[in-house]
Amino acid sequence: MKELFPMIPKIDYEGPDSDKELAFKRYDPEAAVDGKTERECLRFSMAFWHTMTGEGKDPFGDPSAVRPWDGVDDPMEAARMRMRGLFELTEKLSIPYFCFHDRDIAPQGETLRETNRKLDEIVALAKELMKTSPTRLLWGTANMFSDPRFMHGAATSPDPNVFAYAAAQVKKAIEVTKELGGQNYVFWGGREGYETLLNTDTKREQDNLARFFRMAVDYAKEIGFAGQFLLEPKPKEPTKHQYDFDAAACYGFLSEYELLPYFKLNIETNHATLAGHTMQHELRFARERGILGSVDANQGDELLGWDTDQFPTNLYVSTLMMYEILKNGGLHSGGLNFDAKVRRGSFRPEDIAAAHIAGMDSMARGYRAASRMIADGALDAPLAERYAGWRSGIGASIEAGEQDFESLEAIALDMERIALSSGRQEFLESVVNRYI
Ligand code: XLS
Ligand code: NI
Ligand code: NI
Repeated sequence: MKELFPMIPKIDYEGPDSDKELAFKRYDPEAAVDGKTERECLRFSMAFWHTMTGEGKDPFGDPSAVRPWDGVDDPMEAARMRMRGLFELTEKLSIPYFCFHDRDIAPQGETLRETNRKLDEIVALAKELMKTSPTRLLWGTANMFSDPRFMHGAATSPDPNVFAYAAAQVKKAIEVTKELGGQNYVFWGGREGYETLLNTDTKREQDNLARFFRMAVDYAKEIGFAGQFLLEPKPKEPTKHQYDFDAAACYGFLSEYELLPYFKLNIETNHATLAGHTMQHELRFARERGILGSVDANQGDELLGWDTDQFPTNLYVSTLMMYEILKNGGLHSGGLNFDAKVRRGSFRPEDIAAAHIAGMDSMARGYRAASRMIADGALDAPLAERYAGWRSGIGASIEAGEQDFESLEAIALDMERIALSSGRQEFLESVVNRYI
């Protein structure tokens, strides 16, 4: 078959000294680490929406991207080209997975029935391409935020007809995710929130959202979809407030509605920033509760307050991300999905490759730094030392449940001044820098 991106070659690993735009400097897909290849450890994924469907628009600017399907009038033909392009690029870039929304890969029809028919056609093409390609599906999801019918929410819409439509759409999206061997299914509630409390019954909306998730869990069971369900937290944008605000809000929601056994989280770097957290905070929170499922690896601009979805190039962040991920024992069925888009000025097809290379090199470098940090116990040893008091004496007895306020008062009343110890923050920051 004719190449769609002849200007992008198969990308090779050339090592840290290479100055070539289209070569890996750090990510070495075939390199062996802990009995696996780096490709298997890092589980990179390409986001269909940004890389294949994205056109380089912004709120002030027209499409800028130059793509092989420009000028193709038939939307189904353009959709077929995009799907072929996805397989071509993931193979050339040694990216083992991709992710998609139903509406990214095929256009809508007049009715949901017709939309589903178009979707089936493109899904069949993807399945066909998988026969000869190593590219696999990390997760599928439903776009329930672009069409005006979802302006007031999908599962949290005040209109039950919209709830019904969303249910039908997710039913189909789970079916096609299963059909393509997807390892996870994601829910990101872009419009599941509110613009103003003046017109919103927040309790009812969240009850309905939980009902919706329960139906999804039941349906997955019914059709034998064994993939992991993931919620993707985001505090705002497009709505003023989203119910899946951050990892802690998702955890509270899942606990309250007894959905914890069925869901993990897909944590996105730029969403953490919007919630006022570091990415490490979000990953740590999820990991400690056993719900760290997958990652949307991108980054925001620290000076802007919206989801700029840039490729992850910050080595400090990638190192601490990989630290939490390795402490989690990896991402299991999850992966590192580049939910990221090239800047509007990076309009060439080559920029797509260069951007993914930059992201993969940064994550691979973070991975190596974090592995060495863990192997050396560089942060574990100082941590153990800081909490040493809890391993014996009064600390151990408190943790064993042997103390109460009265017994502790008896100890404290005549205590001599407590000797303080330093938190050593700056030293620890320099330790991390040493490994990067
Ligand atoms: C938007 C989200 C979205 C999800 C999938 O901010 O990141 O792209 O990952 O719906
Ligand atoms: Ni995302
Ligand atoms: Ni996002």
